Parts: sequence; structure tokens; C-alpha cells
Amino acid sequence: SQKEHIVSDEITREQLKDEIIAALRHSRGVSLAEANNEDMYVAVSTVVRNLLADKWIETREDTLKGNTKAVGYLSAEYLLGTQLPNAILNSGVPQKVEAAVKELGFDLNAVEDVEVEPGLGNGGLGRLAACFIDSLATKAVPAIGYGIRYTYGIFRQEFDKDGNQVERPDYWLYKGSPWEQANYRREQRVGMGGVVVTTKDGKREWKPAWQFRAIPYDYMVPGYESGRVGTLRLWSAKAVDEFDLLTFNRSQYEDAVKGQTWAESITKVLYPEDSTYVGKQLRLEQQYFFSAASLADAISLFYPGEEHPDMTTFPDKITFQLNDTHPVIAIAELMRLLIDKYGYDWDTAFSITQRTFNYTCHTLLPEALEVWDAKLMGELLPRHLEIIEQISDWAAHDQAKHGASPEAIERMRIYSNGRVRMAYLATMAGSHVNGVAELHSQLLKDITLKDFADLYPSKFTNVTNGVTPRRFMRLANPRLSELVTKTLGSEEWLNDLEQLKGLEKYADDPQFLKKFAEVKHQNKVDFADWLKRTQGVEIDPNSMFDTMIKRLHEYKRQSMKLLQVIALYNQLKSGQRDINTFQARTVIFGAKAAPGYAMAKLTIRLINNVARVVNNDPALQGKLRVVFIENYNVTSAQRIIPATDLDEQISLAGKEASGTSNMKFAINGAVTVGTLDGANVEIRERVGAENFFLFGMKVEDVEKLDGNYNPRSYYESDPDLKGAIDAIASGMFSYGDPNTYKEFTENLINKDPFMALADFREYMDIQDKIEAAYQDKQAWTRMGVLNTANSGFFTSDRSIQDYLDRVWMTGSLPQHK
Ligand code: 26Y
Repeated sequence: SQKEHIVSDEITREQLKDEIIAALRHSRGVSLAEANNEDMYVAVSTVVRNLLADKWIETREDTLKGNTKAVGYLSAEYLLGTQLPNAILNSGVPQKVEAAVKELGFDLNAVEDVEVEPGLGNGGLGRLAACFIDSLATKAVPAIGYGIRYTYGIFRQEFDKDGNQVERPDYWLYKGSPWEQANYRREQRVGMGGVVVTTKDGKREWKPAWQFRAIPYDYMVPGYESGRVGTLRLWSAKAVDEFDLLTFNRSQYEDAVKGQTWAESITKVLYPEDSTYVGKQLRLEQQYFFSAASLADAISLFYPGEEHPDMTTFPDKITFQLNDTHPVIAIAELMRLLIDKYGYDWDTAFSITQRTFNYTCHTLLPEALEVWDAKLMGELLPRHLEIIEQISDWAAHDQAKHGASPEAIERMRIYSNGRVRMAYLATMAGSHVNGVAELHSQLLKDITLKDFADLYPSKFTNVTNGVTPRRFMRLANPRLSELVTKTLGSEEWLNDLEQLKGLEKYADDPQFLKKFAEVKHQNKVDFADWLKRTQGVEIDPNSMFDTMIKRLHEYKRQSMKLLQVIALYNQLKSGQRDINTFQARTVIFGAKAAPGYAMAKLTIRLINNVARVVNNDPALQGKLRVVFIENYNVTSAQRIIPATDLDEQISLAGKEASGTSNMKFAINGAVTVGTLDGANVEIRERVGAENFFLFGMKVEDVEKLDGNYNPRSYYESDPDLKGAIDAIASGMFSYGDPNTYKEFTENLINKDPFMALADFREYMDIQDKIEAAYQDKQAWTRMGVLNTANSGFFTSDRSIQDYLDRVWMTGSLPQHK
């Protein structure tokens, strides 16, 4: 037949149709006539994967040739979003695929809707990792993303009849995934538990009590227009023996499968906590499991078949980026391999290790820094604890050599008082430490890691986060993408986002503004339709869409937004604000709360009940609506962001390390109301202060207030604030029960750890300015245009370039088209 080997770019529409029909028959066992959307989803995915296969293999070969140092991105989370639309976009022949599917009688959107997104992450950190591997492939950087293939991803959120969050297991693999490939050729063994013994020749040797199989599942990471396809390698745990034969022969089947069940529990579920560290043994097992498997994989990739590899060249072959502290145990694992397995002396081993690792910190909250109980670690990883103890001593020595005081050395201890501080370990045993936005990196140096920064200033750097414009502009917002492409005359902006700057000169062109506004309006109509279809909620596309989407956390201050909504409601009800001149608003929330975070869950309940009361009050004539998107995830983010007018980034200054949705909103032409926190600072600098609604305390103001903060005084002196809190306390949102939200209101009045009450008045006032600004539609659209035009900096392609220049000191492969 003619289709022995089809090169993707040359494939015709007719050939694609044949391939899809063949995939339906071969991998689904159905004819075209029998096929439903689900069959079609698998068939199209299979064909698109096939189109990418040659580039994938070639990229891997070029990566292993070793002429360009590779990047190993170690991350416990990848919040990927759906794969098919992105794979089609990067297949080289997106129009042909679209046409082929259509001509076979299917609606591609409906086919794409079948896909369940792999929710293998919690929030920003996991989504950042997904954006980074996209940019690595697009920039043709030889790279492997390493992580965990959780059987259950982040829970599916439902709301019960009282508005409470209910967590349902996310069995995303229920119907399998056409995107993954188990790669048994590269399986590894990982040990845990046991003891350390001294051998005859005086060496330390770890005798693990158990072994696990680590099975890699490989995902293609297609680059945009780079001709390159990178690899995401996610590890899954399996028992070494499928079952214990001896036990089985005694017909004790349950005992026989116990070991298997236990082994597989390691990668069974993603921990849904973010920002609050919980020292669970299983979490350490997960961390070690994927770190050890990834290191072993990299060594066997770069030194195939070598029993005594020259590991002094390892840091020239691959550099490992530690995505927060979760994979930091890899440092001790590499030391163990170098010393115990390959026989290097401590100094050589440490020098190799230090040159191999770099660490990114994503937080400023002390409660998010991982500190392991040494006893727990010693039971699970006895040899690693020994090594960490040695590194800790070495570090103290080195710090003294650099002139640190005994007190400072004490504060910097990696291992003391039975605790192991992973951020300190990463800082001392790697080359670079970076924060994720200018302000955050500065605060790391001034506060969180101050002692270290004072001693080793050149270690510290900043890499401001970024987001992939392919997913968050081209796929999420095809209308705006088309307008941009038409206006700029080419699609080059998609991998050179600074070209958006070319839109600036149209900011005063009424024709362009009209088109830009029309795009936004159509996106709002689409979103309203989607909301109606999926949640049965009706909203008015002519109202202002005011959006706050992010994990539910007190520091992010969803509660402050809610107080503002309630205050508005009170004013409209009392007539203090005229309903006839009021700018209609739809306030959109999307947020998951960690299942064990009581205050966050109570806030979710309250949002739902404020929505219930406000939306059902006829006095408001539908002019104020509150909607809470159930199960907010990457897929829904892609629908909400392009439809948003006003983006809420209102964390307490000094708490949000960066934020990344703020970047997605700016690129998509929403205007931000925000504090001077995280990347908001840089967004405002670039889009211009006049196109950004700034309010609230600065970091210095927060520091000044800290220690003698009295939230009650704000409550007592501001009638709007008091009215809002009293409304909650009165039972207005709990069918008259004054107790339901007692902890919420009491916490705000008496503690308010993130100072929402202190910023409330300024927040109310800026919202009035926003309302006034929105009245002038053309001026508002102009602000949106200037946000889009000036946010090119926030592409993750630029972040990756910064990592290449400042941290990894490596480059790209030739781009193969
Ligand atoms: C240790 C465990 C409890 C833990 C698990 C997940 C701790 C933290 C996390 C996740 C943190 C996270 O998502 N941080 C966010 O990283 C983004 C990407 O850098 C930042 O934009 C965002 O400000 C930060 O909160």
C-alpha cells in the first residue's frame, strides 16, 4: 500500500482520514459508522501521536548524543490539561487534522471534550511545570521532565446541597489514556527501609528491606514549530513480585496480594495539600521513589551499559532542576550512588552533586517549607539520613569558612533537633537558588533564606515565571489569536511573544478596539453558554465578568472579595447604591480547598451561599450575580480566562510568590485589580500603572503593622465592613443560623492573619473606580489592548531562556522542521 511511512508535514487530508479510519478499526475495533465521539477521540489521538513519533525518537537520539547538556526537570506535580488540542496544534498539520475529522462527520470540539485532563498537580507549581516542558520542547532544549504518574489526580470537587465542598476521587485513567506509553525497557528498582552495614573494606552499604519496581510512563511533549518532541517520564510503582507464591500456594490469597497493594499505594494518589506542609511518610516515599528512579534513569541514559561510568562528567551531561523541595532527597540519593556504588570520595561526590542540582523555591510561607522528622527519614532512608548529616556538618564548616557567626550557623543547620530542613539542604548542595518573581526572589534573600544569601550572594538569582501562549492564548482564545495574527501579519508571535508589542500602535484605533471588544464579547457569550450547559447557571454576557480563580487559601484573600460582594449587596438593598445606575457584574469564583483546611472549606461554603442569596434576590434585577465554578481545573481555566474583564489578584503583599494566572489574564486582555505582590509588580510595570488597578498595603506596610495589628478596629470603624461581617454573622447566608460561619467571622474580627480588614477600604474604593472606568467601554478596551500588547515578557519561553542563561548554562538543539 502507499502508506508505509508517512512524514507528518507531507501527509494529505485523505491519508489522514484513512489513518483515522484504520485507527478506529485497529485500536477500537469499530467501523467509522459505529464510532462515537469517544472512539474518535482515541483514534485521532493515536494518529496524531503517530505523526509525532519520528520527531520524538529523533529528539531523544539528539539529546543522548550529549553535545548539548540536557535538562532534567524534577517535579512532583504536572498539571497538564488536555493533550489532544495541543498535540494537534503542534502536529505540524493542524488544519488538515481538523478538516479530516470534519469530513469524517465529527465535530472536533465534541471529540476533544471527551478527554479527561490528567490533574497531576495542585495549582501554580504543577501548572508551571507543564508550561516549562512545553517551552523546553518549543525552544528545542534537550530535556526530560520527571514526575509521578498518580493513579488518582487532584480530587474532583463537587458541592453538596449546603454548598460544602465534597471531594470525589479523580480516577482519570478510568478509560485509559491514549497519550501514555509504559516503557518497560527503562524500568528501575527503588529500595526503601532496612539498615546500613559496614562492609569488610570499611564501606557503608545500604541493605533496603523492600524493593519496588518503578515503571516509566512516557508522554510526548510536542514543541510548537520546533520540529522537536520532548519527553515527560512519569513513574508508577509496582510490586517486584506480582504475588508471593509461597503464600499463594497455601491459598491465602489476601495475604498474597498484600505486598502488591502496598507497593502500588506509593503512586496511588496526589496529595491535595498545597502550601501547608504535612509530614506524611507516604509523601516522603513518593518523593524518594520518583527522585531515585529519575536519577537512575538519567545515569543509564547517558552511560548505557557502563558499570563504572566516569561520573565526573555527569554535570556536563545533564543538569537537574528541583521544583521546590519535593525532589530534594535526590541530592542524598546522588551522593549515595557516587560514594557507595561508584566509589568516589566524599569531596569528589559532593562537587559532582553540587554542580548537578539547582533549586527553585515557590513560597514565602514558612509552613510550606518541608522539614522532615529525622526518625521517619532514618527508618525509610537510613543511608540518606547519614549522608544528610554529613552534608549538614560540611555546610556548617563551609559557612564558618565564609565568616558566618555561630548563631547564624545554628540557624542554617540542615539537620538539627531531629529535623531535616529540605530547603536548606537544596541551598547548600546545589549551585543556584531562584525565586519565581523579582519581589519574591528579593524577599527570599531578605527573609526566608537571608543567612544563606548573606554568605553566598552569587548563588541567588531570580527567574520570573511565565506561561505558555500556545495553550493559554492560541488554544484557549482562538478569536483573539486570529485577530493578533491578522493584525501583526504572521503567527510568529506565538513563539516570540514580545511581538505582541506591535499591537500597541492600534490602542487608539477605533476599528481595532471594536474588533478587540467584539472578541471579548463573543468569548463571554461562549462562556455563558458553557456555564448554562455544564452547571445550569445563567449569566448575562453584557455584565462585567469579574473573576477570581486560584486555590482557596487565606493568604489569597477570597474572603476579602466576598466581603466586598456582600457590602455591595447591602448597599444595593438599602438603596445606598442606586440599582439603576449600578454596573451589572458577574463575580466568578473557582477554587479547590485542601480537604483538611477547615477555614478554606468554610469559605467555599460561604461563597456558595452568598451566591444562592444574591442570585435569588429579585430586588437586584439580576444585576449582581455570583457564580462558583465547580471543579475548577486547567480545562475550565481555558474557558474562563478569555471571557474575563476584570482579574482579581488580591493576596496580602509578600505572600504570593508569583502567581501565573495573572499573566494568563494580562495576555488575554483582562485588566487586573491587584496588590503589589508576586509578579503583579512586574505586570504593572510593563502594562503601565494606568492600565492596572493597584490598591492595598505594600510589603513594608505589612511589616510595620505586623505585631500590633488589630482587625477589630477596622471592623468597628468601617460601616460597610461591619455590615458585611454582621450580615454573615446574622445568619443571612445560613437560613438564619448564626452559628454556621461563626469561625469565619470570629477569625476575621480577632485574628485576620492575612489582614483582609486592613485592606478592605482601599479595595472597596478601587472597585468604585473600576466600575466608573468600565462605563467607558472604549477606554476599558484600550486598557485590555495595552495589557495584551505589553505582556509578551510573561511567556514561559522567556522563563526558560532565563534558566538557560542564569542557571543551567546550556542551550538548544538545532530546530528540525
Ligand atoms: C509540601 C507540600 C505541602 C506542597 C505541595 C504543593 C507545598 C507547596 C505546593 C505548591 C505550591 C505552589 O503551587 N506554589 C505556587 O507556585 C507558583 C509557581 O511558581 C507561584 O506562581 C505561586 O505564587 C505559588 O503559590
